[in-house]
Amino acid sequence: MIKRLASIGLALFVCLTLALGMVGGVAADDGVGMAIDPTPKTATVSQNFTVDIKVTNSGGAEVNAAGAHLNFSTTYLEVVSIAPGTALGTVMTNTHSNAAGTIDYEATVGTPTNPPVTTDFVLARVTFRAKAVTAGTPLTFVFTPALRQTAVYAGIGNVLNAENVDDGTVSITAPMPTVAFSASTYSVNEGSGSRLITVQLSATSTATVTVNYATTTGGTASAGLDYTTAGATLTFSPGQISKTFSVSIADDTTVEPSETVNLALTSPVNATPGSPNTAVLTIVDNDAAPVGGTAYWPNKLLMLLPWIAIGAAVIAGISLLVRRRHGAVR
Ligand SMILES: [Ca+2]
Ligand SMILES: [Ca+2]
Repeated sequence: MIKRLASIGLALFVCLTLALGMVGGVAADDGVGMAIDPTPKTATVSQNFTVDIKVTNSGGAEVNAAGAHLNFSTTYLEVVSIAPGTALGTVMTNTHSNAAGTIDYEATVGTPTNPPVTTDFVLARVTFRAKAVTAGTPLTFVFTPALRQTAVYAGIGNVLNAENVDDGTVSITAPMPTVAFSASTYSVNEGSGSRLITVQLSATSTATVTVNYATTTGGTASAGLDYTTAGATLTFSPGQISKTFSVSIADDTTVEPSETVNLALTSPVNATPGSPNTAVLTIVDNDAAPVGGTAYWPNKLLMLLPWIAIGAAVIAGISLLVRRRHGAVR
């Protein structure tokens, strides 16, 4: 049996790359590789995400040990934890430095008599915290030539080289804010001319956020008579958190009840729909009924008005009868 000793290195830079070092002059392609899985990986800033350091073994080679040595960007990433994989159960080295941006991980089958691994397997699972938005520049695994060799594999045999080392990328993005009205109901006096409506984001964004607004059907006010139809796109520049649009109101001379205009937000870009994304604007009438109050009352109610007045007077008279200035109320 040819004893081959190798270590596989991985650099996780603003990027992460794999590399491998060989000892003993073994150069044949045995189908063994190492990669970050999954890649590309998208992560959200301030949140944790997990990637596997995976050994690929398309040729079914016998692997008894592997070591991964990575550098990672301390600007963008920090290690939260490194969990061993299941295939190489004896962990020889599991250290990392968030100050230096390094990971060192080595594992073996344990003893020379254990069966080697002949399939793809996860060497270790790394949980990172995403520290900063990468502004569209992916993290790329960078080839790191040759690593170190230790004595941990001595006597194990069949520690195969990773001939194929795959680059991987990680992109860290900010969570998208939600976009919504500042309230579900608004009110405006008919004589005010217009009403400003506020639309706001749940948080500022590093991206430009847009959302369409519109007056919609279904309200009791009449477009073109009580208000002017409105609709356009609001644009939030990076860092902006609120915008307004105006709904124009018509001032008529009709005595009428309050009327409503429905409002809606649609098609947000770089934001998700928040709540509320529909709202109701109530137009409050400002016209007084003429003396006699006949302008808006239905005819049947007009006919009953004298009787209602008489009834009210009778009720008022009865209440007076039971009150005495100098006696008990009975
Ligand atoms: Ca009016
Ligand atoms: Ca009116």
